Amino acid sequence: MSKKKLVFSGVQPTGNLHLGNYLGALKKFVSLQKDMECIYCVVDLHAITVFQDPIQLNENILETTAGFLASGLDPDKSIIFNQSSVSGHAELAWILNCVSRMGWLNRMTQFKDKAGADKEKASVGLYIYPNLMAADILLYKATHVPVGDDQKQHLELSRDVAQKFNNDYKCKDFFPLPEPLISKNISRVMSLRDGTKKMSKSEESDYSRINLKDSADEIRKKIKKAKSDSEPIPDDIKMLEKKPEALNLLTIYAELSKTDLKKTIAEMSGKDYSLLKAKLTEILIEEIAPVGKEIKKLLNDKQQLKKILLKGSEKANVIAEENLKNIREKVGLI
Ligand code: AQP
Repeated sequence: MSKKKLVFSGVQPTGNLHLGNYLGALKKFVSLQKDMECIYCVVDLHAITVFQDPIQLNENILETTAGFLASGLDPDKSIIFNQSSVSGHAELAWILNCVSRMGWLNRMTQFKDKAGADKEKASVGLYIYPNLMAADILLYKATHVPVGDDQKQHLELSRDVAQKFNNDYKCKDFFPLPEPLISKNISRVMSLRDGTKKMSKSEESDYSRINLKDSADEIRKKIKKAKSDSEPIPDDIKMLEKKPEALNLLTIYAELSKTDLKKTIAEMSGKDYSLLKAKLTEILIEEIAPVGKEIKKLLNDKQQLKKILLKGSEKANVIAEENLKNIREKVGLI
């Protein structure tokens, strides 16, 4: 078995990239590319598990690519491409659909959340989404997967699928069991309106999130309107657990100012949330507004973005085809 470390992760082109995607995934992607081999994918096949307007999807694929680059991903260091351009993802997903178990999928909380009350009306694709995610990772025999905490359960399923394939086809260690890389300080950025829900692209209210494309003015307005608390900031983390919106603001501030939550609470305790909000606005504008400007600039040359995706998909395809050859052989396909 190759012991080579390889990073794989993906982002759905389902609309505005936000601060949750940035802190939970993109920033980590960038730091990993410094000393590891990395493959980063715009997972367009995942996006269509919920209906996407075709014209909008096309634009979102390029915008997500621009978001990757604007956050600091370098196509000369990392492989950057879109999922549907490497057909091996769909082929391996089918094989893994036959390995994965209904009982495992029935436990996936994201399906329950996204399907809502009427599960019968959800697409089959949404139900088997975690098997496609397992295929994305295992197609490259990736060993490390940087994700937000919301994807932890899906990653555990990928490990179960890999293990079962290795057992069923009697090829111990054929697929490595991928390790999640989840940030300890900020594993889940929460909505600015409801601290019990994660910040998400599909949340109706734009005031619930900071988009990477937001202008300085929009950031200012959103943080001003963000839910916090009428009492001064407490000095005890336990008290903050009952105030999820306040805790979220402090956690984001700690992460962006590169300190830990304890130190931030010590620095801020007894003060009004208006002070925290002013400091948070400043640091967000400093870090996020330039990313947004760069995304807009990159989107002026869509041909160049398409060229980067094409080059990336050619590189990804070489690895995918080599692995698929062995996978087909293990399964007994000719
Ligand atoms: N709120 C979050 N906090 C931390 N990490 C997050 N991620 C997403 N939201 C947060 C991480 O970003 C990566 C890409 O996610 P995705 O866009 O592919 O899918 P998602 O998790 O379903 O994101 P959204 O925003 O909630 O999209 P919609 O609304 O379209 O479903 C992943 O690593 C994810 O963990």
